[in-house]
Amino acid sequence: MKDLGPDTLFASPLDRVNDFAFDEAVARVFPDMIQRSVPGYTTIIPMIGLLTERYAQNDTRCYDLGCSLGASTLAMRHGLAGKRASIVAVDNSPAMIERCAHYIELNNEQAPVQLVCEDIRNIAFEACSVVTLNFTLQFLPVENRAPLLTRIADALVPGGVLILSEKLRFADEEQNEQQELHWLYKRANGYSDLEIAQKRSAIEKVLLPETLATHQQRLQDAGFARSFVWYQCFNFVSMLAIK
Ligand code: GEK
Repeated sequence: MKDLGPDTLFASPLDRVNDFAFDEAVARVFPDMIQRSVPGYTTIIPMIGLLTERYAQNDTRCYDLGCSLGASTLAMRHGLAGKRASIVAVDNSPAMIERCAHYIELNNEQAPVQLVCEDIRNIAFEACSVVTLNFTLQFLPVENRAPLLTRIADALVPGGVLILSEKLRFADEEQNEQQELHWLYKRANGYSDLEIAQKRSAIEKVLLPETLATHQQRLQDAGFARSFVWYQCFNFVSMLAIK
């Protein structure tokens, strides 16, 4: 396994910018990439631990869907200390899962973690109390989102929660303001205009943001009793949906 490094994937001019994929090259620089690209990420991760501590129930499972290298998984594991519950962490990128396994091994929290390399649209859910989609739903085709949320809501025990973090789109002029602020965030974190532009064209067909209203309506339709935003930084938001 090669060392983790700084994200320079889009630093040089590319003849052709391919669609973004969670491959080996991305997995290698992922912690640096996500921290410098997603405003609020470093706050959200430990809060996922707190939310897990509050909502996880004994004798249930917790799911981390789109676990990448396991940052959210390990926060959930910390939140499960002293509880009789286990984690199923799922990602369909072999490069991510391979590295995630390494981090889980190095971590000495107690809760059992099962790593699954699979598409989250294909897994069968067992009775669960906390499900995390930390910046993962946004990568699914839009038509696949409601069926997944319905299956999650069906599997959650009463009082169970979904932690849903997403990049947002805004229906009005707030879109331009928030997007500019996001680019400013990336520039402040050392990305050049070329990197920002090339990453943007790589990701625009792959990451499909929706409005907050669309998310809230879909959560309600899926069977959640209520949902609210517990964190927002620019156009990145994290919601809690309670069954
Ligand atoms: C974190 N939660 O560090 N099935 C399974 N995995 C998928 C699918 C799918 N259909 N689509 C995308 N992924 C993490 C960060 S990253 C967010 C999550 C980002 C996976 C994909 O392979 C990647 O690892 C992850 O979802 C999204 O808290 O890169 O912006």
